Amino acid sequence: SREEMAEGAVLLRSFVGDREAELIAALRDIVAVAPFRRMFTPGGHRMSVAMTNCGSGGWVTDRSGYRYSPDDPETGKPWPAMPPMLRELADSAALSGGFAGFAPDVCLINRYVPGAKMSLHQDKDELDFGAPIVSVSLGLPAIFMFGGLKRSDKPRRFRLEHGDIAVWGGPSRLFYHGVAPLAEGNHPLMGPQRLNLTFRKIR
Ligand code: MD5
Ligand code: FE
Repeated sequence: SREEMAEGAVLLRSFVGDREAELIAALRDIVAVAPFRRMFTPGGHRMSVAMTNCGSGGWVTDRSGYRYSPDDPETGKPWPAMPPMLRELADSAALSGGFAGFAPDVCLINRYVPGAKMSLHQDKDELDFGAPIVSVSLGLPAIFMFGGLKRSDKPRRFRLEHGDIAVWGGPSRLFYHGVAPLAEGNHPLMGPQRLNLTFRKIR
């Protein structure tokens, strides 16, 4: 199904469909090369969400700030390439969301275990805000907090479930958003965790 959350923000329920097994296998290969790690914010806090990346760059944070880096700081080597299957899934979701020719160059992969959360923030480390962000949810369900252009805009809540894809473009591209602390649970395929993949065009 296709649900409009705001202007430019579209929720495609169960869009992953029968690509699920191939997607999970591709993720296993990425994580074998670039394991999940919990990074530090510039303020010195360690994030509860563990992250890794694939593509020509990856989102990183440490004491010196947030940025996209061509290399994994843990290994000094380039991030693993984005598998064509992931790229195609993101492109087809973007198209269904109303954005033709997406061409993401980075996929940030977030891992939430019960209790992990992401505070309200904007994604603005990318150069091209004309391109959407495509987000794929796997595993345990999460409560997504979807605000507005101002931090003070009251967030609406959406439950994102295994296989759902959200496309955030147009005005919503810069809306404040976050994820409420993940509830305990065990997903039949993914176990006691939630993964979220965000496809981004950073240059
Ligand atoms: C997540 N990740 O569930 C979310 C999904 C992140 C992050 O927020 O930065 O890694 S991405 C949701 C998103 C992206 C761009 C705009 C908006 C939401 N929005 O307008 O609400 O781990
Ligand atoms: Fe974000």
